[in-house]
Amino acid sequence: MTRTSQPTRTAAALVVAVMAATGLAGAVPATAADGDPVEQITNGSFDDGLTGWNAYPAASVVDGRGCVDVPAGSGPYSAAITQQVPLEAGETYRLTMEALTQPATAANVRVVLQAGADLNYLQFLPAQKLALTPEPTDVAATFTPEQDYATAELAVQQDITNAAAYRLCVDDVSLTGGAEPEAYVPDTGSRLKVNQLGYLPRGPKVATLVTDATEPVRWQLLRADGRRLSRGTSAPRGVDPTAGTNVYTIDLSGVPVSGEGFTLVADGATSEPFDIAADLYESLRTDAKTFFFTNRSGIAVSDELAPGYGRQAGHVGVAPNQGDVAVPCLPLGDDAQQLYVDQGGQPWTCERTHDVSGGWYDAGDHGKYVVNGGIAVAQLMQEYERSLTAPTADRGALADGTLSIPEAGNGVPDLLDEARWELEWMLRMQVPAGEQYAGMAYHKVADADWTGLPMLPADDPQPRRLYRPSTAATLNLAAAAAQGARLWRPYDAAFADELLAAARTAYAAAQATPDLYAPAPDAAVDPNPGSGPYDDDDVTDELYWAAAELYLTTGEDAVEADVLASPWHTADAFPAEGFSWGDVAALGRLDLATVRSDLPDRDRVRASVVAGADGYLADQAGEPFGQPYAPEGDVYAWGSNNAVSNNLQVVATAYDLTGDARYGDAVLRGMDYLLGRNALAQSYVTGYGERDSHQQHSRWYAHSLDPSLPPPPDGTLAGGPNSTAATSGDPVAGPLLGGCAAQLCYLDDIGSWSTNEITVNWNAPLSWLASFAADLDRGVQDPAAHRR
Ligand code: 9MR
Repeated sequence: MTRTSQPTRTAAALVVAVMAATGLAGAVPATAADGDPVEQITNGSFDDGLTGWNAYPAASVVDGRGCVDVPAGSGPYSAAITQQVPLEAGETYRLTMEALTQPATAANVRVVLQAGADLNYLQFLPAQKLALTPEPTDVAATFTPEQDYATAELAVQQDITNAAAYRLCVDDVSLTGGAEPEAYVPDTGSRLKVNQLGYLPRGPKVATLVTDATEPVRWQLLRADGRRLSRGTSAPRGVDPTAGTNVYTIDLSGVPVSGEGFTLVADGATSEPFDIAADLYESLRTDAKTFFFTNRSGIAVSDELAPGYGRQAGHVGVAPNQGDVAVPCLPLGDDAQQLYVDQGGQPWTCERTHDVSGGWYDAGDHGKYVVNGGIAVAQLMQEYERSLTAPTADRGALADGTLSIPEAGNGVPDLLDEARWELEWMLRMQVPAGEQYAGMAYHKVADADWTGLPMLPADDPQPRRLYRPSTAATLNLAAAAAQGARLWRPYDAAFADELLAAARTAYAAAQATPDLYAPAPDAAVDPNPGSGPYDDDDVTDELYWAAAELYLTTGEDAVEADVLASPWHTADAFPAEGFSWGDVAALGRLDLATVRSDLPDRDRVRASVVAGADGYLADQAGEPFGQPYAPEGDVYAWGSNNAVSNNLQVVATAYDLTGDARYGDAVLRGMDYLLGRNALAQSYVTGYGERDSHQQHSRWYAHSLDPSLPPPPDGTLAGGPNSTAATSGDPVAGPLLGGCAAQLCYLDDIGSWSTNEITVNWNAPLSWLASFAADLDRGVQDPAAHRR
């Protein structure tokens, strides 16, 4: 999959005039140790696809060249191929490449170097704009910067609005000169890693020290005023391969204090400051839900309700948007149709358009995907349902009026209102009666091609497409709608009826068409798909989840039989890798364990959740940073923080089932990892901790590209370390993260879509966990409350 992730240039200020010499005949670039000039460009031959490059709007490798397709009427700077390079003052550099366009263009393409927060131009290379033809033109320039630029951007870009569509391609791009590129050294913060939000007074308080020491190291806990409060000795844990370093753990659990601004000191290192407080997680319980409101499609986001986040409604049929009130099905002839064919299917389309407005945008893109929406809305509903079933839950914390959303005050718990926004969209994604695959759900509605960053939802000019229904999406609809039906029943019986009817129809449709799979991506066929694939060719787990939800809502014998007959009912639903959008049996199992029913083997089901949690506790015990995540080979997945969170939800559910404090403690230790006790000393939650992720990949929380836009709202979880980032095509991670130890495969950079995106299905478990931890805050840990 190839995705564009860099900004469409808007600011054109030509301010910086720093170049001393351009086109200096005879200037000699610096040489490397072996005598060859130092090459600064990664993958200038495009032999490795688009690795190292950023290209938009529609990028691909054609005939071995890196190309972008520029539609007619594209605005200035809206199409480009770029790469970040370091420049050193006083060094002489030589740039060479070949460039072509098909068909020939007027003087419409320019080669520039730009840098700085506002990307002012440093230099045009060469001084003239290029009139390119299908015959490759050699481009060459020599220059000497007067100032250092850690990251300048080389861009071959469209200059002015073009009348006719064209394809721009470059190849053999070389920039020689300067010093050998420095090896990437991650910013790992203090060697003493703590939960930067803090610790609960009665909870575990463990930190991790990175050190070369071989003997136990003394530590001290200091108050904000520097006075020592406590001290002790750390425990050696050896080399942690997920961090690539030797570590010790420090346990302050016995310290009976509360307050603000504590620091831990050991081995010459001082930790980030942290609090010890009972109400630590209350604000996160609320903040983690803001992202759903500000990610809503089809409604203006009011700045009064979400200060700093006000924006126009996206995809309500107002130009330049081309959706979502009347979206056509994928047209025949689209590249994506070939994926169906290649994978044994038929081209698919439909005649009429559909209103699929509303719902949440999935992530930092403008796509809306039923499978990912399904798991996200389900986990939010699980959070709400937990407030009804868990003995220690604060029943009022999720009540009406607890969130800042338009529906607050309508007499319905706000979290259910937020869920309804997505559920109503999912109902719109159900194929109407009379059409092919009636009753199933379209897999997704998304842009035809990837867009650049930044871009507010209302500014997205791409055509929208409805994709072929999939059995997975259909079962997500069945499961989420069935769950919604039982939760909405006390508040709106008509809506509950509508949900249940849709769930039944979807369930039947999925059984009639059990193997209509969303196709896997293939960049050779569809290089710029405009949306994520969410491909899945095993939907037995989705079927189990849907059956479980229908059973819990209706108690009917037929679905009970389906639950009991599913291989997933007895299989291990809690793998080390964690459940996920493509692996959802756990959702059914968790609900069968926690929601009251007459299921004959309910005790066994409850025990299976506890056993799953025990597995995660064992994994956690082996991890010196406390994450309950030990995937095969220490290969951290795309969105590893989601795996950590989902595993924590299982552990927390074991606490709800047993009241055993070991599980509650384990959840808090896992939260420590997400909030800073990790190899990068990174709090992955925006607004929480001294070193928080706040430059996540998003088209509209794009503050780091456009200061007039906000960063992600407080309480937004970054996807986190991804061991496959360097080979995913991620233009920022590609050159930097090759061979990284798992925990270090992360960049808080808006361009790094494989490590630093944000999604509804990642924030939903964060929200669930925040509620759980906030309930623990309140200290309601009465074991008697756990008797059924
Ligand atoms: O979360 C998804 C991850 O599990 C997949 O490996 C990855 C590649 O298919 O896609 C992730 O989902 C992205 C989706 O395709 C498009 N919207 C943003 C999602 C988060 O990166």
